[in-house]
Amino acid sequence: MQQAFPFVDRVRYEGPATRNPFAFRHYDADAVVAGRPMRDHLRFAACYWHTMRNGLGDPFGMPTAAMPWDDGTDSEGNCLRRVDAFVEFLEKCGIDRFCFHDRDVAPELGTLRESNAMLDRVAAHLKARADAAGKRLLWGTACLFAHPRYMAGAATSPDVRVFAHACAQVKHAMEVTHRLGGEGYVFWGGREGYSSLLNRDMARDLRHLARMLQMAVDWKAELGFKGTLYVEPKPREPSVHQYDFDAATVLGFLREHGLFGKVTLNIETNHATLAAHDMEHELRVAAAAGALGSIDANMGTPNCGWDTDQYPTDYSLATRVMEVVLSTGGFTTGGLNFDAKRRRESWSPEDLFHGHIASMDAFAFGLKAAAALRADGRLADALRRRYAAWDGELGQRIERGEASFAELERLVADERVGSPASGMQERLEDTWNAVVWDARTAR
Ligand code: XLS
Ligand code: NI
Ligand code: NI
Repeated sequence: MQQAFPFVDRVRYEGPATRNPFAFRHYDADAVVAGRPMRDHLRFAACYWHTMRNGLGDPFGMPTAAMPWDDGTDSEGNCLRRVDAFVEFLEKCGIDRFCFHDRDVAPELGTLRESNAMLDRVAAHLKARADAAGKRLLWGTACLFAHPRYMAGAATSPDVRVFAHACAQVKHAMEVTHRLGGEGYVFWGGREGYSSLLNRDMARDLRHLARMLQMAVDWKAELGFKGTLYVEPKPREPSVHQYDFDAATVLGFLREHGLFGKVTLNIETNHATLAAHDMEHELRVAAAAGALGSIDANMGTPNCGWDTDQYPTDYSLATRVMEVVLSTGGFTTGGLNFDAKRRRESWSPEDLFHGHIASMDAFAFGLKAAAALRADGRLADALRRRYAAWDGELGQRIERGEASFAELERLVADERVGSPASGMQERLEDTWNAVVWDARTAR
C-alpha cells in the first residue's frame, strides 16, 4: 500500500531539548503523571472532518490543502483510501482515538438508504483498519447541517419531513458508532437556531429538539449502545443564534425536558470564546453539574469573532483545561478531540502533523503543570481559607436550608459587618506562575 505520509515514520517522545520537529517534547504516552499514564489522562482523538476532509477553503478563497491520497471524488475507492490515510496518520502521530460525522466517511447519495449502504461498507473498512491498529472511536455524529435540506435546522426545522429525515440519519449514525465500538455520540446543533425571529417559533423549536434527543435516548437503550450521549454547545455561527448557546443554557434545557443525566456535555474551547466565556468558565459550569463529558480541544482568535478552530497550542490554556479535568477525577468515556484545522497557508500534509504534535505537547505540558498545581496545594488552600466561615455552625445551617431571613436579621442587625478578607487575586496569579512557569525546568 502506498503511504500517504512517507516523510515521517513514527512521532516519538524525545524530551524538551529536542530540535526534531517530528518529535514530542512533553507527550510521553506511557509516563505516569498523578497516578496514571499520560495517554489515559489525555485520551487524545483526531477528527476525520478537519484532518481528512477540510480542503482549507474560506468564504473568499478556494481550497489550498494538498491531499495526494485523495482524488477529490465521492467514489467508494476514494473513501476507502482516505480511511487508510487516516489510520496511517493516527498510527504515525501516536493518537489513540478518532471522531467522525457520517458524511465525512462516505458521501450523501440520492436516498438515505443508498447513503447508509455506502457508509456501512466504508465503515466496515474503517473498523477493520482501526481495530488492527488498536485505534478507538471516541465518538461518532451525524452531519445535520451541510445538505440544503438542513438550511433551517434539523431537529428544529419548521419542516416536519426534514425533522424525520434528521432522526432517521441519527438512528443510523448511532448504529454505525455502536458497531465501531464508539465510546460516545455527539449532537452538535449546527443550524439548530435562527437567523430571524420573524420566521421562527422558538418555544416549538426547543420542544422539537428535546423530542429528537429523547428518541436518541430511547434508541440508545434499544440498540444496547453503552456510550455517552453529548450535546456540544455553541452560541452562533452558522446561525445568528443557536439554541445550544453555552453550557448553562444546555444544562437548563436538559433539566427542563427530563434529559439531565441521560445526555451530558462536550465542551469546545472556541465555542466558549464565541459565547464570550473563558473555556475554564464553561468547563466549571459543566463540572459543577457533574456533566463534563468530553472536550473539543481547539482555540480561537478572540478578537476575530469566528470559530477559527485553531490547534490548541497554548500551554497556559491547556493547563487551565487540565486543572478542571483533574479536579473532576478525569475523563471516563470522554477525551480531548482536536476539533482543529490548519491555517489556509499551512497547506502541506506535514502541517497536519505539526498541528497535532504542538497540541499534544501543549496538553501534556498542561497535564504536568496542572498536576503540579494540585500537588503544590497553595491555591486550593487559599480557596478553602476564603470559604472557611461557611464551615462553621452558621454557614452549615444556611447551606442545609435551616436558616431564615428573620433569623439572619436578628443575627446581624446590631453588628458592623465590614469587608471580607482580601481576595488576593494578584498573589494567586503569582503563585500560579511560580508553579506553572518557574518550575518548568523541573518537568
Ligand atoms: C462545529 C463543531 C463541530 C462538531 C461536530 O463548530 O465544533 O465540528 O464538533 O459536529
Ligand atoms: Ni466541535
Ligand atoms: Ni466548532
